Amino acid sequence: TEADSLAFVPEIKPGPNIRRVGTTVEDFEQNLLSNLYFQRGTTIESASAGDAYHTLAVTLRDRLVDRYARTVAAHYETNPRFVYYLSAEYMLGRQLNQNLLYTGTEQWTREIAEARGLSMETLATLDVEPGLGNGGLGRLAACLLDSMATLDIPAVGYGIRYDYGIFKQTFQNGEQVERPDDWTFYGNPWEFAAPDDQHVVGFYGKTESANGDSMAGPRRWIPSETVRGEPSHMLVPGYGTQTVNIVRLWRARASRQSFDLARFGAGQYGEAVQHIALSESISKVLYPDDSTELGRELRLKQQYFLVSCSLRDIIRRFQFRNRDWDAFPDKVVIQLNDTHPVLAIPELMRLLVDEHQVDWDRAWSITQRTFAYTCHTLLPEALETWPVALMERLLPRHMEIIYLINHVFLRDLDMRHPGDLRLMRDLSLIQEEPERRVRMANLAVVGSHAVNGVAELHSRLLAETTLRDFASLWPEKFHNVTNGVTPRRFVRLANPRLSSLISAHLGGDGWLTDLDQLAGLEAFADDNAMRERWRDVKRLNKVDLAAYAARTTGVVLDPQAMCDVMIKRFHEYKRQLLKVLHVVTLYNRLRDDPAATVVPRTVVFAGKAAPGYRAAKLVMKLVNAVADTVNNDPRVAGALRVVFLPDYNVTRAELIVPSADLSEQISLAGKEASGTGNMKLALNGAVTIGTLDGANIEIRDRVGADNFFLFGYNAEQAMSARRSGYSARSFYDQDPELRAVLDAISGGVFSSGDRDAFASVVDSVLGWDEYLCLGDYRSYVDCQDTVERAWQDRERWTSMSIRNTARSGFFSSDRTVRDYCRGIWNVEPVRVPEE
Ligand code: B1N
Repeated sequence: TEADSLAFVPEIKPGPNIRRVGTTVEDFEQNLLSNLYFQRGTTIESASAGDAYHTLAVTLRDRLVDRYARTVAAHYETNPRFVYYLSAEYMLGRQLNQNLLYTGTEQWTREIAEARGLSMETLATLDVEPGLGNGGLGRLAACLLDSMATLDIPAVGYGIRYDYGIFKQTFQNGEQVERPDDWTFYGNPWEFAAPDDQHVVGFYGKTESANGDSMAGPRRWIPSETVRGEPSHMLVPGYGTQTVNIVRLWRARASRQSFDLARFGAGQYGEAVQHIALSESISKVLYPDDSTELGRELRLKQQYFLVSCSLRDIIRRFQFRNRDWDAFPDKVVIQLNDTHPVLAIPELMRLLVDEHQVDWDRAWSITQRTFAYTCHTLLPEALETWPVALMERLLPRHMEIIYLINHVFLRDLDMRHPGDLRLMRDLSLIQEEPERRVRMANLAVVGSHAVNGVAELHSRLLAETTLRDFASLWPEKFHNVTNGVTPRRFVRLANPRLSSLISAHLGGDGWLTDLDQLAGLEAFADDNAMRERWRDVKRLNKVDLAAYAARTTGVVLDPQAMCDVMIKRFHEYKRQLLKVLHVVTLYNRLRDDPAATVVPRTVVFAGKAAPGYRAAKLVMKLVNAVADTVNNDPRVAGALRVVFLPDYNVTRAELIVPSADLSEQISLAGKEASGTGNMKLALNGAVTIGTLDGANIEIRDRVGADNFFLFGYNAEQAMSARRSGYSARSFYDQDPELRAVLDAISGGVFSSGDRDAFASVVDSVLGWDEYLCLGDYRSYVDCQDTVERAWQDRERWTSMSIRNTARSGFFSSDRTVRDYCRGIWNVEPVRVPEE
């Protein structure tokens, strides 16, 4: 029928009627004026800065639409295997400067804007960053999207369009205060609504047999509640190519007829819209939760909402060109970004078995071949589990399916390892004690054909500890794919000065899509002229940072001082506390001997803490208190400054990273899965001081031990220290300098004499010291002394900095995507023709 065939056309029908944009600056200016007039309903004489920003954004978007239409046509033609990336978080960063660069209209725009008295900086500040993620996991998703498009990989990212992204951070009395992030307040010019592709998502209710008996056969789920998932998408252009992919974000909307007109008429205005508010709460807010589990029903609803909408969309897209379910895994690979979207596994089973009459075994084989799972943690408390009782209530059919998957899995396990009850208990998808819960990581491993960690050490530790028994059961399933970052955003856009210098020495900007070319900078690492210019770039970047810091915090920074940065989420395992202990050590030394020759240092902190994470928030308050005391003490002025830049996000990272001299990567070894800030900083010429943790190890292997400051326990030593009666107190007793630091904190030096203010920080570190801060203190402080000696040899430091950049090409997310393509996805690029 006509309706049926309509359901099978792709978003944009390939055809000759596509409106194309022009190629000259005159065309571009004409497009701008036309959009100003028709989209914004105003003229150049009466336009506001907001009108100008919005108009520029949609004009750039138009240019990308042209490429997107050709991308869709090429994909339709080729019918390739697609990567579907499922992630609860995306940290896309600002879009304007990126899209100017990717469309090659940066210079034109500058000329047109400046001729009318509008600066590019003003336009950039009107561009709001969509903060739809917490930290590294969400930013990784965005980097992978950028690299997939750049490498012409057919891909779609799926996520949630939260009304409120990660909270805005401010400080009151040094304490974090969270404010809602109403990121679409002025509208979002980058996205397209796609109301025709909405899906209905069910919750709660009951199941019943569809044809008689077995649980393995088709059953009917009759949900008692439904919401609509309304998609919109943003365009994801590749750099230096015609490919434009999309990231499709779902927003929860109430089902039709939810508005209670009768109640409204009776004056019950709140009750009249209650149902709407409840439905829409599902995509209301991003959980500001990094690495620890928050057991909230609404979060489980979010996860299922994402999964249900996305799978229906994937199937709809599959059916454009394919009929046979057995071809599904040849055309579709679904990458699960941690366990948050793992309900996709039982959901695909449900769709195949209940709605498309595929028998269980065939459906299971299709499912396993379709999914791949990335694990991003080792912290046991971060492994998601959901109460069986909650699952049974919210998703009764999925719970039945999970039981069945588990039943078949444990039966097979018993055949391979008869009578091994310990193994059965540990690998079961259901945890029995102290409460019955579904283990999402186990479900992910059983339902996927590939499982990967995000750095070599992490992947090894996963296979040796957290997922040990699975790794010996299915060694071929386990992979490592070391994370990476996009050099377009984190070098070219964030650090234009360094980019020009690099391009000048490499004879072009080919390095932007082939980052190994940075190795060509090696030849200039000891070249005086180059070192001079390299230092100039750093200094100018620091001048920019200092201007920002002065404007936003009032703290005055010295661009000549060493810029020492620790920018990341606040978490105990990352050990911001250890950094504070070092800062207080420097402060004590300067107070004891004001004549001491020290290296002038600016310590920059930035990062958010989960709102409910008391311990992390207290460390944050301590950072602010130490900063206040230090910055107001004339005895140390000129030698030490501490600044905490509020509201760390992608935009702030782009500002701070280019000016860093020293990169703090000081997590307790064995705790940080990978880190990606470490890569951004090394690429921008910061030298790392770090532990043998996550990707630090790989950074050190590549930049060389001489160009990396290593300290502290390694992962094995940390584990055995903990096992063999580690005593934090003994370090305090034996190290007078450490003792003076802790005594100063607990004695009220940073709290106007209040001895209680930070007592719990000191008590907890002197008591149990979960992350061995005191055990690593001496090694860290001594290593910082080595850093200072190295800094005093300016030429040598600059060579180290150049070598960090030159040898970090491996950490491009292009390499990461190539690794996924070869090792896990088995996908091929599809070239999109120019015209
Ligand atoms: O993922 C990053 C890694 O580079 C970091 O080392 C790792 O800590 C980070 C629950 C997480 N792991 N787990 C999360 C985020 C949100 C949430 O609700 C867990 N984030 C990471 C990229 O691989």
